[in-house]
Amino acid sequence: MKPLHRRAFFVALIFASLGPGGAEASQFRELFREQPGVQEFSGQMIARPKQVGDMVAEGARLDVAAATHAAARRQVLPLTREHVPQTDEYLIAVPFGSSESRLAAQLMASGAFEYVEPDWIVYPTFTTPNDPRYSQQWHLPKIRAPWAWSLFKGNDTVTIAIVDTGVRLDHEDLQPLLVPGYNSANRVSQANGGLVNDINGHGTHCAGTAAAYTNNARGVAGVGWNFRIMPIRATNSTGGSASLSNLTNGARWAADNGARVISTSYSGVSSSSVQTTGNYIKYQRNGIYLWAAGNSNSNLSTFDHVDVTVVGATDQNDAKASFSSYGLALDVFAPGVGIVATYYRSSTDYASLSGTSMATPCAAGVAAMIMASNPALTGAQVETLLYQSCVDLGAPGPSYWGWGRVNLEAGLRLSYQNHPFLPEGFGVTTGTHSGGSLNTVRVANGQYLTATPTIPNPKVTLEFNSTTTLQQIGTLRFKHRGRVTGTGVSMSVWLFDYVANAYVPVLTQGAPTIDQEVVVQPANPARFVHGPTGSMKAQVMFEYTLRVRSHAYSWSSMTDHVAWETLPQ
Ligand SMILES: [Ca+2]
Ligand SMILES: [Ca+2]
Ligand SMILES: [Ca+2]
Repeated sequence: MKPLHRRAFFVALIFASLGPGGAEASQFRELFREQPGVQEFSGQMIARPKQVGDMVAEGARLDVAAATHAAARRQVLPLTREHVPQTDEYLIAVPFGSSESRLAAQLMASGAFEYVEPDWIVYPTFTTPNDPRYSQQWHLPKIRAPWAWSLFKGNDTVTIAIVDTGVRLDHEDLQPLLVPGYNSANRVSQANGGLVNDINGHGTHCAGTAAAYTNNARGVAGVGWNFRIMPIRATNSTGGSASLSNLTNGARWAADNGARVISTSYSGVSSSSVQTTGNYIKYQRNGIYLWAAGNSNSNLSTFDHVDVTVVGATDQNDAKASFSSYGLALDVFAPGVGIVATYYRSSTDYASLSGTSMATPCAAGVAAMIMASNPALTGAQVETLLYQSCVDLGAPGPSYWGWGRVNLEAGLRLSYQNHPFLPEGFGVTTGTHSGGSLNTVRVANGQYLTATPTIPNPKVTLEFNSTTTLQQIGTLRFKHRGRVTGTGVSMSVWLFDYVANAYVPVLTQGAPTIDQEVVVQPANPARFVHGPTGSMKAQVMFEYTLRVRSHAYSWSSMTDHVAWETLPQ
């Protein structure tokens, strides 16, 4: 509240010193226009006073030029956040109630400024990692990964299990991401001495395709930049052959020990046992189970595992790889020809391999990115979004293409469109917290967080916070569903503005007395999200407004549900 009052004072000061506001301001209202995703207001502007030397060169007297420069400085100082001495530029805050265009018009009208322009928030259209072999990884642009990475790069909240021949544990592009694994051939965890080092090479390659350590200036990029990788070794044979029961046992151990994405690049997908384990992973462990379609160019149309994602391979032209199996059992395709990833002959080894074995961890990486993009997603929802975001290939309708080829960017966009970010904490900063908990407001179910005003302040203030994983905010919505039990109460919604470092009001209305969802969608959404962490904070305030004091404390606020929506550009 306090900074707001101070800023209001600055507005008055500026308007007073710059003369007429109204008509002139409206004339310049469209001086600057935002283009979502290209350039957006930050709430901050860059102002440069006319330079003394320039004014003198244009014929001004030195003392007049110096006085003009000093006047410019006096005008912007109350709003200044930073002065850049090298360029004599001032970073100034746009006062509450003003706008970029209005402030620029007013300052420029003084004749003392060379320019006043928005400190635009601008965006890269795609993100290129610095891994030297990234240029060989054709499959990443094919699945729109560089565009997706501008929205979200992945994080360590999701662990991908690679059920395979083990992983080279000291590999430079994998080692920092590894979590303890399991040897399912011996049924011994790595923590208890089970061997998970790679005895064939296949597993190390699959791990790197899904999740190689990315943007570390070494080797390759993964589909996600910093997932955790769980090595599950299902065989002790250097040839790599494994029994079906050891493969499914390893998958279940992974799901029981924190992996929510489980990738198996083996033949044998048609076995009923694969579906049974997929059902366990999806519904008992909230995960997703992916299995390769196989490299025998077979028509797999005699079965369909509803809880397993069966993955075929495509080439650079989005044609089916000649070896890839196909048919009604197929759910998705992913690039699987000439895939460059980590290999096992040394800690700096890389190789190019082809197979549905390579397509499967690629699809697993996409599933993990969707999962990590919103912590509230269930395994079943991740599966749905993975399928719905595919690029349709072949004839429309049921065909051997399943849903088509995976598309990471579309998957993330669909994820953000479908799922709100829920409060991660709350506080009652004015009034008495009289019922409900954090869990109460995470679900719209008619169970309420209640708070009651406390003498001498006839007001309730609720504070909520959450975190979005999105890196480019196109639209931000804050939603509050609830009501108050009495009349004469106002409701206001405040969002924390990280540029101004203060709560700013975005809505004021009479508080509803029956449950109502109030939605606010502020302009310049980026300022309400703290860049590095994605933090968001909101206050909902209820205040008794009538003069009849006897009722000032006889009501309470009832909040059923609070959520944020963040959508990409
Ligand atoms: Ca790398
Ligand atoms: Ca399936
Ligand atoms: Ca509720």
